[in-house]
Amino acid sequence: MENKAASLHTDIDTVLNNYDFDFSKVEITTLGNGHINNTYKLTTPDFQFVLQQINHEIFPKTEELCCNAQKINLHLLEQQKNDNYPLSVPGQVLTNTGATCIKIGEHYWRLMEFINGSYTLEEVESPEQAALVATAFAQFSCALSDFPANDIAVIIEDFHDISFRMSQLKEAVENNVEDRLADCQALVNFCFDQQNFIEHVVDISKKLPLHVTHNDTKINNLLFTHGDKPCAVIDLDTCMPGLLMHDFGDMVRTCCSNLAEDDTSTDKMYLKLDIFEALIQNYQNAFGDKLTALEKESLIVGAKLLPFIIGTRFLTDHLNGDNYFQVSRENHNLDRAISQVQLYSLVCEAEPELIKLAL
Ligand code: GN1
Ligand code: MG
Repeated sequence: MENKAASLHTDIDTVLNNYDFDFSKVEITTLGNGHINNTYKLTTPDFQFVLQQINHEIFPKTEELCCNAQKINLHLLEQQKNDNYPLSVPGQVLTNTGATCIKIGEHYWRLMEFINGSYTLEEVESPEQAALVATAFAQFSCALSDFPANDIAVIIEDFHDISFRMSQLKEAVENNVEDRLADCQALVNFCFDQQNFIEHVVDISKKLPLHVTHNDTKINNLLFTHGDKPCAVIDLDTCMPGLLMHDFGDMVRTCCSNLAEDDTSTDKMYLKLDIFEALIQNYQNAFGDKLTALEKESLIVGAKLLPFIIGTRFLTDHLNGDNYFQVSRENHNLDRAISQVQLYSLVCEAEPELIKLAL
């Protein structure tokens, strides 16, 4: 353990030698709750930065990922200059040779600006706050609405493609490499029983317009400043051409349950309808007439889809032996899967009410 920590510090020192800042008195703490990359906050007497070690196994197109983020940030800055984007744009800091990331040994690293006084939240506490969250993510998408989608690389193919995710689950079930199937057979069966819903998703997805979407709009990918006001959208790793219902759905997934993503007291889970109402009303309002009628209709499909698709991905990873999402306890991915599938069921049950709240 100590060796690991020491080698991490050596790696970080090597990384920091490539930037034109004085890091001789740097304090390093871990930052955030991401499941894939390792993120650190660096504090020197003069500056604060975010340093990230990018998981190269999951993001093999690491350089393209950083290049996408750079293009998107530049576009957002331009929109901001023209008063079309009110949020901040925390930039990637370039190395002293002008690169967006750097490879040290096996790992890729990048340095980013830290917004003074900013923090993340794991839970939305009021409809007023939910309104601000929905508006912020909608502003992000609106500001990218004229961004040429072909200009960015597809970082993970079929990321929110439900058919692909079901085929991954099927393969994990067939292989059952860790012999974990017996304990989650009922959950697996439940997922495969959702065929009607899956077909509906496939059908509507073909008819919806493509946007450059964020694809990971969970609540902790928004930065807040004093008074819990959103100030920036972060984690652009999965920004790719996609559907707005995915971005809206992930907001619902992470704001509308009373429980955290991995909470095991699923029998106590309920949906916060007032939060849902604030999210959908404000998301739709922020787009104005830019949303098509089918896109509006699709938002509720997204609200069901995201808990379901993320639930199936957690379940797949549990069966595969936890190779994808970082875990910190036994059955962590299974707990996450159970909770997300429960959330999906609650959203399905509440659908008639949700439709009324959307109007
Ligand atoms: C992963 O690493 P993080 O927390 O930003 C995942 C998302 C999931 C999320 C679940 C590239 O995001 O798709 O929704 O965990 N990112 C990737 O919390 O797979
Ligand atoms: Mg992410």
